[in-house]
Amino acid sequence: MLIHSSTSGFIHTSPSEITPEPVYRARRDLMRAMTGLAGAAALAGWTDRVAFAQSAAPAGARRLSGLVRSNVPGALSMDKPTDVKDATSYNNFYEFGTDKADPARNAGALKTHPWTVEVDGLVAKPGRFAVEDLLKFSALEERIYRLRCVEGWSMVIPWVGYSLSQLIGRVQPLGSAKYVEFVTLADPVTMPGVRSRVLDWPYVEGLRLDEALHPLTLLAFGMYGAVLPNQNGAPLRLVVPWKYGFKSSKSLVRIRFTDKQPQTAWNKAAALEYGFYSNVNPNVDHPRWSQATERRIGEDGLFAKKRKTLMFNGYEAQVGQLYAGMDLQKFF
Ligand SMILES: Nc1nc2c(c(=O)[nH]1)N[C@H]1C(S)=C(S)[C@@H](COP(=O)(O)O)O[C@H]1N2
Ligand SMILES: [Mo]
Repeated sequence: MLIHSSTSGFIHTSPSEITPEPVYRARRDLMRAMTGLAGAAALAGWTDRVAFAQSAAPAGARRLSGLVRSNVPGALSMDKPTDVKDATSYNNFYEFGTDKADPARNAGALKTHPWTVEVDGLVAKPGRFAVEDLLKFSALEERIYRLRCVEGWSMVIPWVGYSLSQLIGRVQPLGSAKYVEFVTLADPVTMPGVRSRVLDWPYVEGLRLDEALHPLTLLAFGMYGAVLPNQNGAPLRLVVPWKYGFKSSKSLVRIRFTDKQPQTAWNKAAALEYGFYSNVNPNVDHPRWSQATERRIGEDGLFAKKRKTLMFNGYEAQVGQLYAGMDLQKFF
């Protein structure tokens, strides 16, 4: 759970920054959701506060202090978190352009309030939920996950959210539901990338139902103790830490339960390069490059060594069982 102890825990990073109304409202809702959990936090115990004090909020965002960390096994990487400046300025969000700097430059136009997510398909209780409602579904936690991009770089990001399983429990999947499809916003007006044909929009991703139910699979609303910056997928996104970054779809608008494996955007674009599973695996190379090592963003000095990529991005103990008996060369 992620909670702050009192309202004095909020501080402005700069008094000169003016917060636009929708952003202010989203933050206020997020913070209300967090403060409502103070009692639960007392029960859970106050641990590891020091690490939270170290996580800097994105420039212009409000910061939270006195937070509690997740107790989901594997949810806390011991690696040093990536500098928030890097995490918010070196992004992949093709709806805003393919250059790493494009999302930070262009995503300001994204309107993240009001925002609803359609949850439908093979469920007993489908619904259309406002972000404000989704925030009430569960306590918010801080989780420090490694994120490994298929391109060969990685970051360590303190996310704020809750297990997607909490949402799935609410809508009650039918016995016939085997997969979950994630659809993200494709608005040609505010998203210049959608006007070009790099991908077949909207951006679609998918998970097997048991992957979606795994406690590490996070529905994220924030990072670095503040609401998600637009370029990182505001107002809510998925984070699947043992898979390549592109499985973690940003700015979700629909979550659909199906009996067929979803057609994903990257698989449609290049089936031989991007499989449905896309588990981080140093032993299965991308057809055009090795996946054995990675560059940690922030460690890119002249003498910085590349890091060895870990099986399932280091989450093998937690998720290895999901793939028992599967040929991972074939189901890449
Ligand atoms: N909707 C959408 N989601 C997306 C992408 C995208 O282009 N569009 N890029 C993916 C890729 S390739 C990566 S590595 C991560 C990057 O997340 P970050 O910018 O928050 O680090 O977002 C993923 N989610
Ligand atoms: Mo990526």
